[in-house]
Amino acid sequence: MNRTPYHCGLLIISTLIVFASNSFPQVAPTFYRSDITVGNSPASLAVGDINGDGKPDMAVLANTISTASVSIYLSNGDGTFNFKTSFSSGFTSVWIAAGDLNGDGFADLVIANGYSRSVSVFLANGDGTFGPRSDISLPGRIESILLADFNADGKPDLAAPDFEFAPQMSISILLGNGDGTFGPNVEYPTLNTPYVVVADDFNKDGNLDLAINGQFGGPATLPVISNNSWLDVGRRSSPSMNR
Ligand SMILES: [Ca+2]
Ligand SMILES: [Ca+2]
Ligand SMILES: [Ca+2]
Repeated sequence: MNRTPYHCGLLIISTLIVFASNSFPQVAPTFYRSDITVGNSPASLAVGDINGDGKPDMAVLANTISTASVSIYLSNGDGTFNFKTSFSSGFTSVWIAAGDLNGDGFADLVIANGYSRSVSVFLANGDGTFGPRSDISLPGRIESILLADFNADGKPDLAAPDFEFAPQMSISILLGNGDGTFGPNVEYPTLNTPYVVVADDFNKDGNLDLAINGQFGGPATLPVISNNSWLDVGRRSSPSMNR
């Protein structure tokens, strides 16, 4: 009996939201351009709340043949940004991703280091600066990475396609430990020199799946890896994905 008012409240709120959504005609979005000057050859960027003020900040990875660096731009909350700092990330860095790896409310950075066959982790200090780099070696050339919570434990995990030719065509999955480190790498076979990975729940079973594009050779087949082994939220522990 005590649950009745609570359920009624939810129903009313839900109805109001749907009504508001249908009350206004759909308007095509309009975008206005403003430019930010960054370092030479910006190759990749990531968005996250780096200083924990609720405003999404940007981390821009710029690289040349001999250098790579990350520049931090803190948001003013009105679409403008202020340069905060920049730091070296190793000369083969090619891709950057942001996520709060250690749960302190400040977005951390993970960088793919291409030919160096590694990724680098930089934990945020909370003021727009970052601590020292921590490297993780991986078997393949890492040209892109993705942070997402594959086992739904609230800790970001890492997907890193191995940009290699046959027979080593696979994607590395590393589960986050929630403190800025990751567990052991688990490899899953793919096709055609995997390059970029995206995640969504493609089969609507509640678990994040992966789709990976292969850049070279073979038929135009898109590998999709379904994550069907973590159905029980309370018992999700071991990484096990099936193609
Ligand atoms: Ca911010
Ligand atoms: Ca953090
Ligand atoms: Ca996780």
